[in-house]
Amino acid sequence: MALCCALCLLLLCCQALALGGGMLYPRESASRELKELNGLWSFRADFSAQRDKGFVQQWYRKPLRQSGPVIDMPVPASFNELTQDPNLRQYTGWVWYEKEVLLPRSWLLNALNTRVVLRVGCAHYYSIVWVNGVQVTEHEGGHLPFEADISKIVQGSPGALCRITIALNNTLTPQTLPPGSIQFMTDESKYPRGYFVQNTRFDFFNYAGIHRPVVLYTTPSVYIDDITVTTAWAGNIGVVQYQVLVRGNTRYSLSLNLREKEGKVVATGEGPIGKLKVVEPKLWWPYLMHENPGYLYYLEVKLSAQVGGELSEDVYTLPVGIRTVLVTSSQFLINGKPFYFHGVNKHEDADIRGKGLDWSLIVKDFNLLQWLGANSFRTSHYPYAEEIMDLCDAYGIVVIDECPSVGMRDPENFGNKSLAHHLVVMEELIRRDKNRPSVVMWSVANEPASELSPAAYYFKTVITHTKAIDPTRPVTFVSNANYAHDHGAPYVDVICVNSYFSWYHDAGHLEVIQLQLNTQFENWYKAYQKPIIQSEYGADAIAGLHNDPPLMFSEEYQKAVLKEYHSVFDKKRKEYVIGELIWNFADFMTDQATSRVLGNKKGIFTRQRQPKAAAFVLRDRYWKLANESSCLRPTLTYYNL
Ligand code: GCB
Repeated sequence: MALCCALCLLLLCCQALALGGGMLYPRESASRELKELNGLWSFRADFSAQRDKGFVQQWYRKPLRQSGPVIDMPVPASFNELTQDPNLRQYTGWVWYEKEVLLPRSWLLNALNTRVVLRVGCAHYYSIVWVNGVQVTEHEGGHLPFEADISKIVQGSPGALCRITIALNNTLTPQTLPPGSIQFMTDESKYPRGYFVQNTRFDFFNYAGIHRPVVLYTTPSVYIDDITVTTAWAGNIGVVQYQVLVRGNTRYSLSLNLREKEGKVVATGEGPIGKLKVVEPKLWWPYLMHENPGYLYYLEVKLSAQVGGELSEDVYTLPVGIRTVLVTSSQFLINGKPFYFHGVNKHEDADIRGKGLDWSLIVKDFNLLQWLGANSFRTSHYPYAEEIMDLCDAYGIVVIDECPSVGMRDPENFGNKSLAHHLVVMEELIRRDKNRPSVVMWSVANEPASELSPAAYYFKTVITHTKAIDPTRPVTFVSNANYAHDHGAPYVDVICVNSYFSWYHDAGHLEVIQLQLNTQFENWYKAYQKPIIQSEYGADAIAGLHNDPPLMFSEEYQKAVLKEYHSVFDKKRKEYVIGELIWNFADFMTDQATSRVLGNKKGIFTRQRQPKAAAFVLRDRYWKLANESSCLRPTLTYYNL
């Protein structure tokens, strides 16, 4: 009976998550081909005073090189630091990218049964896309993918050449996520006419460009648009509840195979909604919590339909991890076992490429996470690349998935327009990441001005909306407000708190950390009786700078701050503290400021990924924590959200 009720609940969860339109990661299959458009694109920044020359002159109408000079620009990459031009580094406005691609003849000939889709992994921040001079889509916001069906345009054009033009605007306004503002300097005794600056209230460099892969892919005309899975287990039975969305025709049949890693079919299904039962399931466990973490099954979905009197098939395979998540008043349970987050906050950031996806960097970072004994990270302060999330799923790295709401510090960031956009961004994020076992919690913001009165309605709405779309995962936002005045905290499942004792407050006074941190935890817990994660703490250290006794900015000081925090964590994790995430995994670039020396130096690794002394302190600690909880067998025999 209990299992039956739980499965009803699971069915509802799956339906809520199915958002009426998909954003499946493009994968090749027997029915789908893929062409990566990474590499060199033509590029021009529009330096005209109003930044509108490209639109006035309609640069999308003909090859970009014909309307003025272009330079080579790699995709994926940020454009800011690839030239010696300081004006391009700090450019605000429209930039233009263009790529000419030859399409395979087969994509054009079988027009009746071939869809050609253009997909952009992400671009910062506002994008307009043309193909052969025809606008095919526009998208607001960085960090998340968007796509357009371009079949009609390419299949209707003579020849196989396809010219893709993307205009990008990196301007941030009070209503974008993240928000920002443009300030015009009108005192002509100090600034040239028309001078303006882009202001932001967040602490990372506002890199821009096409940051993730751009691909063209095909599907048949009747195709699998979306797949949603939710999972549960009871005793020795695992359940994968699925829902498949098909487009292109209402008459079709669907068959599903759930395969083990080695390819053996463990369950089969038919039709667009159903549940697959797996006997003796291999659960998805976090890294260091089990000898076989990150176990993935593969859900192979096969669609058959009649197109033009012939049989057409579409096949898509989705990785699936069977696991459950539950929050109590003092614990975070994964598969019924208490999970303690010992991990990091990161950034997508590196020399030269900025926020551009780079496989070498990704692999290096995952190797460092494993070396460190980190079992988790928060995608501070925006969604990370799908390629990174894939590795989290595969390695068992647990993720708090954060949307790009950072720097909401002004009352005008809490208006209706911001709110409406925030809800859309949460939908796009959940649409993209809903099937990932690694994602155990959504974070709807980092350090908003949650003490302002409009924050109450604002966060109640965002969090309620997020939970309505995804009833299977807890929701949080990360606060640095005073516990007594935080208007968003009543709505979260887990309290996430950032604090920088002996750094931004009582600078240099290591001796106050323990008392202040203890007070912080007690206050929050008494107020809410919800589990708490220390979602940021740390100190800047310039690699190679030493001072003993420890002084600020030395490696010794960074180590000392960590150790003071750790002694309080060790007491409180026996009660209700469920995690600690260091700020930051690696040094990263910020805007120029008197407090920033070529960026933020709170990394335990340098920007080039070399360890500072603090990395070894953390490594000892994380492996000890891991050994305390490793290889634990589930104590709960039954659990479901
Ligand atoms: C914070 C922010 C983070 C900053 C960090 C710092 O509270 O969440 O974005 O980089 O502090 O180092 O100031």
